[in-house]
Amino acid sequence: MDDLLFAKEAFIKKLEAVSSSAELEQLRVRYLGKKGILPEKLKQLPKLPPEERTSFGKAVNDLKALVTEAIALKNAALKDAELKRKLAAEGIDVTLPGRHVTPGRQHPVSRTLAEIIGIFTAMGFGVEEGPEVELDYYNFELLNIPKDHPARDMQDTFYVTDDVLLRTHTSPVQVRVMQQRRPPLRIVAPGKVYRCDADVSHTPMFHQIEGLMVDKDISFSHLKGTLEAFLHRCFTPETPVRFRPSFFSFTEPSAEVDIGCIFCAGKGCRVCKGSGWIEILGAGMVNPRVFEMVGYDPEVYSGFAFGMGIERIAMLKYSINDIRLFFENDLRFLRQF
Ligand code: 2NM
Repeated sequence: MDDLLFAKEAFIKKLEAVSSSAELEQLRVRYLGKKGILPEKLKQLPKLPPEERTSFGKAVNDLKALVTEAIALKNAALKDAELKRKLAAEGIDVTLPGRHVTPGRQHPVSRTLAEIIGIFTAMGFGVEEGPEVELDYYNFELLNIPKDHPARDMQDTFYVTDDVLLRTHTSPVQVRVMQQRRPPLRIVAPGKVYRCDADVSHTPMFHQIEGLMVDKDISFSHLKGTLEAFLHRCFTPETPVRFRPSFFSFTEPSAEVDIGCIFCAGKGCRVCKGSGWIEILGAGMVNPRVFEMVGYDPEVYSGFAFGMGIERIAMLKYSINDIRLFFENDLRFLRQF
């Protein structure tokens, strides 16, 4: 009986010192296992005098119950502490500020180009692309641009070799399409073009879109109607539009198209140099000599063509006074669009 009391005291001390499930399991085996302290005590029962057996047996079984219960409680406490530790370690602080993501945006030139293409595709124009490194033959020769034309000068055109150059306009795309297909034709050709020039309104690379419509009986009134409709959608339906006679070797007759100055409403200001008008487009009826060179009979077919600079239109739409801002990629500029 004294031994039992001693075992109980020892168990309570040891249980207090236990700090892990593994230690607890060791303690359980030590007291309750097959060869543990308490089963061993029960084995002594037959050796006791009969009158002591009942009380000793009861005392061992009571202690066994106490040990079992105490181990179960300790086990639950350990598991609880372990879970709390694990949750704390894996915890997410939902009050922390989120990681900042800077959203990308469309470049003002891309946005303007997409808008312009959208207006022409809505009118039934297809979109065509071609090489930026082009043959002199397509860029100048087939467009009826004479050998002594200033645009062909080294000072205006980037040459790769004597016959290869960076295209100075997207017209060669339209020439290539005309060579490959028969009329009717209704296309726009957007893309990068290159000219040896640099100041507040010129960069060596800029974007252009040119348009071409060819069929029987296409007249200058189709040209006027199409471009007026385009400009009224690109700017506002109230924007004044005027056509002035001009000259291009690939069109005859040719015109330059102005819109009423959107900064001074036609009163005259610095941007329109006091004229009240801003030049926005070049256009004309395709020169019969261009049609002959691509194998179209100019007696059967006629057509109009036009071209414009995208940066110039973006500058007007967003009131930007220096074309170089488009290519500096200063985020303070780009974030405004
Ligand atoms: C312009 C102005 C006038 C033009 C002409 C052609 C082609 F290939 F049909 F001959 N494409 N684009 C043209 C006409 C371009 O840009 C100011």
